[in-house]
Amino acid sequence: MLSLPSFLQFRPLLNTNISSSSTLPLPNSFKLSVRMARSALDEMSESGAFARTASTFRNIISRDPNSEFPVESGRYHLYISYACPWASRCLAYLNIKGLDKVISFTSVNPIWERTKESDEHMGWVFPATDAELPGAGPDPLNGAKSIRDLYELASTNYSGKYTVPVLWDKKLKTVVNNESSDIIRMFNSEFNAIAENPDMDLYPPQLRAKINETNEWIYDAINNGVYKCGFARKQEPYDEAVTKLYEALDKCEEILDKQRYICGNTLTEADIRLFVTLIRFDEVYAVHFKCNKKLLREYPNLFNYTKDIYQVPGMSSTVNMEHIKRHYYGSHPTINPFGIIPSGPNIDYSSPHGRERRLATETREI
Ligand SMILES: N[C@@H](CCC(=O)N[C@@H](CS)C(=O)NCC(=O)O)C(=O)O
Repeated sequence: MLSLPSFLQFRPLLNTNISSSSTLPLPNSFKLSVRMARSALDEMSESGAFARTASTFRNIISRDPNSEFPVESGRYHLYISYACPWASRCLAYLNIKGLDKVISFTSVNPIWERTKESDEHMGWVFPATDAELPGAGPDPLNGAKSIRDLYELASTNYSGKYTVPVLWDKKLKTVVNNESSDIIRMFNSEFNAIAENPDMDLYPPQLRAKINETNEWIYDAINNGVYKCGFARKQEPYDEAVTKLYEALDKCEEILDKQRYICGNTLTEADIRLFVTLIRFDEVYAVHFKCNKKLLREYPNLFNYTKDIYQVPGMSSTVNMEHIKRHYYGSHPTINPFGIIPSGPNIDYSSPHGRERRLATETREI
């Protein structure tokens, strides 16, 4: 039997292409809406709270040459939207690990459009040409018009959402994996034989427990927390999410007062995962998702930390604020019916952050 990389061995859904509605243990109140769900805007429990469904393609690319999806230069393609934080963390890994020459990528248009004439679904589509908007390009592999087309090429009975990122296998013409937390781990460890930065380990064995524990509260309260604020349809779930969000941001601020990165003094996966939300915070979430109790730039440590991560080689090109703003303000008509894009604040994340100087000599215990 194929042995799986240790970082993924605990997962229950490996190497299965299954429909989310058939297997996930969901609360009764939520089951019907999940089966019907086609986009995140539909993922609503009866209480009016946003409840994200799990990804369904969970295959693993492995350095084991006998695996179904072995590491091969040029075989895999990453479909992203620059707007999407989950997809952006995959692109960040592609750059940081120096995999850009062995894994190609394409970004869709930022604003959701109708994906088919026969129904009302709104989702990610490819532009017809490279010239429409810098960064977005047509599908170079399958001539797909939308991300939905790719899922339908890969599976005839797929009933989940048509999300990015999508890690695509050019050889088997299928989706390998559509869960960013899996994809970043594969990029971190499996491609080292052909990566330009094989020694960069963002999930080192000695920090794994710490990273996992940190990811858990940051995902719940911050990464997914901003969506719970923005997509809430009743006051109570919003209040709950926003309280939790700011407790977690305050906790980060305190941690980052004592150490350069969120899990200590080395850059880890947990930083990349936190960054993708922070970089969107003042430009989008503060306004569009009503996360306005405090702005990121009012947190001195978090703000400079965000600049610090932005300035890691390979990171800045993964941040396309034009795509980010166009997407959020333009794709959720229930939240922003006229699609007006606020003009500010246009923060310069490449300005000095001072974190290496301030924290170099004082590594205090928390
Ligand atoms: N669990 C997925 C979540 C991905 C996800 O939610 N992507 C959003 C964009 S930010 C999406 O594609 N949504 C499409 C939709 O809701 O229809 C991951 O982390 O990879």
